[in-house]
Amino acid sequence: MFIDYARIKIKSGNGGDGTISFRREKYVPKGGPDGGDGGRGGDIIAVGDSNLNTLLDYRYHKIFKAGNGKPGAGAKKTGSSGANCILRLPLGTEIYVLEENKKYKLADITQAGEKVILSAGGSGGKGNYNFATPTNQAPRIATPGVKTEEMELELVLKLMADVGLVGFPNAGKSTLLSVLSSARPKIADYEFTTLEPMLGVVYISDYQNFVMADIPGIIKGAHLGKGLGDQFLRHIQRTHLLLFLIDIATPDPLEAYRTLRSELYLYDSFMDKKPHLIVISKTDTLSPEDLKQKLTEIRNAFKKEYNDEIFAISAVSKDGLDELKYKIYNILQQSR
Ligand SMILES: Nc1nc2c(ncn2[C@@H]2O[C@H](COP(=O)(O)OP(=O)(O)OP(=O)(O)O)[C@@H](O)[C@H]2O)c(=O)[nH]1
Ligand SMILES: [Mg+2]
Repeated sequence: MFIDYARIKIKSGNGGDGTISFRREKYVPKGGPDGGDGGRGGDIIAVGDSNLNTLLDYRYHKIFKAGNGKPGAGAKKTGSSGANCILRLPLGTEIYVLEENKKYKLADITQAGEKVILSAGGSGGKGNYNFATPTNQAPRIATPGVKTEEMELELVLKLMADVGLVGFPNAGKSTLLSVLSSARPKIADYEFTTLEPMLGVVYISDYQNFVMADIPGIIKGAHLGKGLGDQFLRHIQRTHLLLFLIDIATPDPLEAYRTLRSELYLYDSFMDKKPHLIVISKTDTLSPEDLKQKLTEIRNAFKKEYNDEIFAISAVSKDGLDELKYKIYNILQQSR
């Protein structure tokens, strides 16, 4: 199951207390102070894991605690440290701290193996041997370990992709991903076939590739919750390029494009500023003559408002796919 939001509680370990102790040995009637320091509490550490793509684990398991440090012992022995607690997270997870009246971003996990200490364990207290001075050879003081507080966190997964597919339901987004990559999204001739985002790697050569994200279709009013709403738009928020896919059978492609742009803008005005490509899909459904005429009409209509180049493709006949792939790759090269 694809889960992109979770709330959890974490608590790093308390520091162990410092100890008060005096050396007791045969023939040493008045041994000096030898109470050891407390051990450190364990940290809560987030680690980026490229094999994960959901926060599902955090749906059911909600409280994460690191081990407490042990108190110090005699003979200046430091208590053992508490065990760290590792949270493995999919790349693209944003971590927020929730406090009573505020929320702030703590970390953003974007790299495999990246480690961030979300909450450090408390340091251990000092044992009494630390406090011996020339005037006080038998100190009866030790300090307690630092006690840590529980924290509430919000985990928000925003998938990491280079290109995001945006379009009305049934525009052919999933089909395009399936012919450009080895991803196998569900494809069907009805609206809202795609219910959760999917990523696919598109290869230009053995060493050149980019990641494309397919998300559920959006409709006018998505920002108000219409259709599946705009909840999936966060998964294309991090992309460098947006690909607007419009079915050639759409009665008014320009209006469709305006609607898509405006839904993105209403979700996050920054999305409107991303580099983008306009792509007309399913060109195989028209005869060559009708296609030529239709594309001229569409290009003329768009020209009045936007000076974007308009691509035309068919995932079925594969027309225009290579050209589109290289164009995407080139734009990404420039923005990286
Ligand atoms: N003829 C033709 N049909 C296509 C093409 N691309 C997609 N289709 C068909 O259009 C329908 C919708 O395709 P999908 O890829 O599921 O569309 P989608 O945009 O992912 O739809 P949602 O997931 O519902 O938003 C399917 O029946 C596809 O077979 C194309 O290039 N030519
Ligand atoms: Mg789909």
